[in-house]
Amino acid sequence: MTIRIAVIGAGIMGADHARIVAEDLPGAKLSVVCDMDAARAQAIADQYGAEAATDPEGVIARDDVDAVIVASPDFTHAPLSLACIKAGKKVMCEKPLSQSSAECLDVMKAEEAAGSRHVMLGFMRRYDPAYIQMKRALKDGTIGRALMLHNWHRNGATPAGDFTGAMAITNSAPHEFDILRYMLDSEAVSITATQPKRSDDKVAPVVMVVQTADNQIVTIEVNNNAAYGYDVKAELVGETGSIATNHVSYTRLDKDATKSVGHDPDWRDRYAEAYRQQNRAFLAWVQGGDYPALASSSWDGYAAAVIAETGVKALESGSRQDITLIAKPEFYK
Ligand code: ISE
Repeated sequence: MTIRIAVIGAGIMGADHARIVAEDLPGAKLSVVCDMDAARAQAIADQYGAEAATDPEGVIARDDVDAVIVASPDFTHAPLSLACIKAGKKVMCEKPLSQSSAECLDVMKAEEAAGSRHVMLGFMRRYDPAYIQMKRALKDGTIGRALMLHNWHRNGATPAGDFTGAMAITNSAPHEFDILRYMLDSEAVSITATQPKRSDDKVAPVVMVVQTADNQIVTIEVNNNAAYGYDVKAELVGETGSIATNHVSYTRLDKDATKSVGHDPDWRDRYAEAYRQQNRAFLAWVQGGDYPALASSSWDGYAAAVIAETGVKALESGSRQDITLIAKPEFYK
């Protein structure tokens, strides 16, 4: 049976999810593209022969929509995930689930009340071949016990509009918050955050140090105005070895006595395979499979939100802050 998917949000990620569903997801059909901006929804819908809509709750409730991908602005993620749970539909919601941990708890409560999982989050790095190999090297003992995870997360420039140092923590760094918990299989217990000073009024990098319950140290640099391109890398240092992600580039240019490789303009190309595998896992789940083994759940979204909230406090106060999570509910174990 073909699964009819609605994509909510027709911005940069919504358009990419629409393309993946329409062209790269056998067994799925892109039925509806929904955006508050009717022209934007129509433009994407027309590319793939889908219907355009502007009312997300209406779309979620439709009988001819089997599953939903939410890629609208961050503040809509939790309310739309709740609407999906209410409609009994499975949702692949872009990260973060919410910038408020209280809202994440609402989603968790609704999911628990519904009695089964409905939400998978778009923390796509879990599906990236580099992070998969890193996890494998840790699990099979190749690098020994993990000591440190270093992360560098650079965007060429902040998106148009107000982007703040706090948003580097609440919008960009949740990828690292999720990957550190997933990779190290340990909860974050404290965080510090600080920024160097730029000479202009652009958002300066935020540098964080997170400690885990197993006494591992995680460093995270988020630089949303790196100027040269999208560049995300990580190195996991173990007691007997270390594994780092490689820069992904198909070619190298040699010219004028210089070797050079290109940087991606943003995350879509760098993580193309991860997005594809993530959306395939979502489809397999909607088709009746088990909850995807690599997926981030509402609980993971809650944990990332608490780390982000605490990180903002650490940045504002200039001091180390303890991270406190509720006990993990049985439902998410
Ligand atoms: C964006 O939402 C993403 O998810 C990207 O991976 C990240 O690099 C960027 O900073 C976010 O704004």
